[in-house]
Amino acid sequence: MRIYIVSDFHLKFKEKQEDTERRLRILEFLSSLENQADMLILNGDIFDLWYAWNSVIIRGYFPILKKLSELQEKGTRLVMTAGNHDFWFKDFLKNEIGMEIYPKSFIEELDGNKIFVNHGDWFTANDWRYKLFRSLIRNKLVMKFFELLHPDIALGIGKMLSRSSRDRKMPPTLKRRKEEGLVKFAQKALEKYDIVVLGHSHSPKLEKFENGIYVNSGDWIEHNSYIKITDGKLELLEYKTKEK
Ligand SMILES: [Mn+2]
Repeated sequence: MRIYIVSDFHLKFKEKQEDTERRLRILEFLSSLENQADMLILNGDIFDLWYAWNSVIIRGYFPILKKLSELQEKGTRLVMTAGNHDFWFKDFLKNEIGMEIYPKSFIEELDGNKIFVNHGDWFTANDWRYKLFRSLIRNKLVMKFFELLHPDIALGIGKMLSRSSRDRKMPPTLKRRKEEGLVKFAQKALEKYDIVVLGHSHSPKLEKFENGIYVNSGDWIEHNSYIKITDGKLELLEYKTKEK
C-alpha cells in the first residue's frame, strides 16, 4: 500500500501572488498522486481558514476541493485530521468529497505499523495562551455566532483571528521550545505506536527512536515536504515542481 501524508498547506481563500503559486504547486503535487496513492492523509492546517455553513462553501477553495474529489473518485482513500486553522468541519467534506474526518487523531494499523497521526498543536510545550485561545475558538457558541454572520463578514473576522495565531513572527527560542514539545510527546507516544506523525511546526523532521519513528510532515510554505509510506517503509521527501 502507498500512503502519503501532508500537512500545513495553509491554502488561502483570498490569495496574494505567493499564495497562488503555493496552490498551483500543491495542485500539481496532488495530480501526481492520481492512480498512485492508495491513501492520502491531510494532517491539519490544509486550509488557512475553514468554515462551512449549511448551504454555503468558500469559493476560493473550489480548485483544491475539485482536485481532492477527483482523487477520491479515482480510488484514493482520503483522511483528514483537524489543525488549528481548520477544525470546524460539519459534513461538507465528508458527504460531498467522501473524506474521513478525524477531529483529533487518526490511529490505525497499516501494513503492519501502528500509526498515530495528529496535527500536534495541542502538544507544543508551555503554550497556555494558545490553549486558551484554542478552547475559545472551538467553543460551540462562538461558532454558532459565526454561522449567523454573512459569510464575507465572518471570513473577514476569521482572517484577522488566524493572522494573530500565525507563527511567522515567532522568536526562534519559542519555536525551538514548541518543537521540543512535539518531540517529547512523540517519544512518549512511541511506547504505544510504531510511527508517530505530527505537523504544525512547519519543519520537516524524521527521528528514529528505539521503539519507532517520529516524523513531522513539515509544510508547503517553505519546504514542500511530504511523507510517503510504501508497504510499511517510510520516507520524508521534498516535492520538486516540474520544469516549465
Ligand atoms: Mn498548525
